Amino acid sequence: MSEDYRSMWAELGLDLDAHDALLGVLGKAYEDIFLAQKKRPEGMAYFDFVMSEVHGLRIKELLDEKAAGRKIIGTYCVFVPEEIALAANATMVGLCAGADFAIDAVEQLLPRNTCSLIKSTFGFKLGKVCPYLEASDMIVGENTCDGKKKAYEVLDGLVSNLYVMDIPQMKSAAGRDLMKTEYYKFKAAMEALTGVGIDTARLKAGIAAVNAKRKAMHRLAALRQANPAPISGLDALLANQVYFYDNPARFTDSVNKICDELEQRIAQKSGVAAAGVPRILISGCPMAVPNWKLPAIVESSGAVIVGEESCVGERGTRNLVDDSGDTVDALMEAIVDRYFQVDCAIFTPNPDRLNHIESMARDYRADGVIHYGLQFCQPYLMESIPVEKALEEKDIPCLRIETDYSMEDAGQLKTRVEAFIEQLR
Ligand code: BJ8
Repeated sequence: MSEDYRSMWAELGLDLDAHDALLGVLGKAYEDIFLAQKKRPEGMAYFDFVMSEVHGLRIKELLDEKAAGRKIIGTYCVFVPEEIALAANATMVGLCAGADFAIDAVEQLLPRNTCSLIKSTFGFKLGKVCPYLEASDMIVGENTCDGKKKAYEVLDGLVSNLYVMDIPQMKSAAGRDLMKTEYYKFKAAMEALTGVGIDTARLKAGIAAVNAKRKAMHRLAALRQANPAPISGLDALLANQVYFYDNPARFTDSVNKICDELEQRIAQKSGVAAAGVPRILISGCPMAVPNWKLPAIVESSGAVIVGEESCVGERGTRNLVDDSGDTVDALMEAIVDRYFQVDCAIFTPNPDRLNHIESMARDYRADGVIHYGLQFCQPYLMESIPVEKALEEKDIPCLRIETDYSMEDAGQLKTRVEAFIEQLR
């Protein structure tokens, strides 16, 4: 961290000792997992900087935005439309957390058998270590899985600014109507919070900013089809994680710069791993910062990850919003159309996700798929068995992993992953 941000953190109400401990662990993990990689694209230096300042400079920027009258919106799910927040002069940041923290305190509020992602989010609140959460003017929850849905009832007692959005569970006409109603309600809530009326020009600008960010991620994803892979799965995951925190325009530029560099690598047939190294598609639950456990195990076991079928990955960034409408209502319809295609496992039935896993495996030339399910995550664990069966019918090997954020099973996971990779050679 290049500056001393302690007074800023103290003003946000963080527990400085606990926060120091978290940053210490995070910094060490980052060094061991990311900086130790070989042949990283030079453009990743930007993401190294972002990560080194993730609780520093970026928070200062957000506080400066607040001082200038902008509102900060914290979210936990890719169903919350960033376009609408931007159109209302607000900045959106992701709040999902990827590390265990204050587990004892969390388990006094939530059952032990709650997924790590939800527990971690609560741990960061109870342990007072998340400056994004504390800087948020509104925290948006959503009725997705049962765990999150009920956890927001508890979170409501811990924060004063929770807004909960209903999300359909079926891709029916009634489901789409529900999403449309909720997105209009969210638009009204944004306008009330910021005092900014959303007109066509504002909404178009919001759509353009998020579409540009997604297009850059699509470009990055397409380059990973190359063999040898031009970028590690870890670095690509990091870009997908930073997607949720960074200034959208700066993020888009930075990803595009990396893509320019990767195009040169591909032209020179140079990669992070040799051609012929087993290529893996990861599919399943989202991996929030600093959840790098499984990708680190996979890539230190002699394989390269070429795609993420995940909300922190292609499920979250797939499809653009059609920006051709010339009224607010037309643009809102286009936003609903785009988000209604997200194939989260909370939907039933959910055939699109299976089709996407198969097409991603084909497009990224994956030799095998690792299905990543967080323990106690019913939607993704339930889908993992049909996913495995369908892939095996197409002769695509699949390894189902069920894990949590602890490192206790790291040795056992490594053994299973190594055996799987061996089978792919
Ligand atoms: S759109 S995946 S971001 S809900 S891991 S909390 S599902 S028990 S995160 Fe998600 Fe939105 Fe869906 Fe994506 Fe529940 Fe499972 Fe925990 Fe999860």
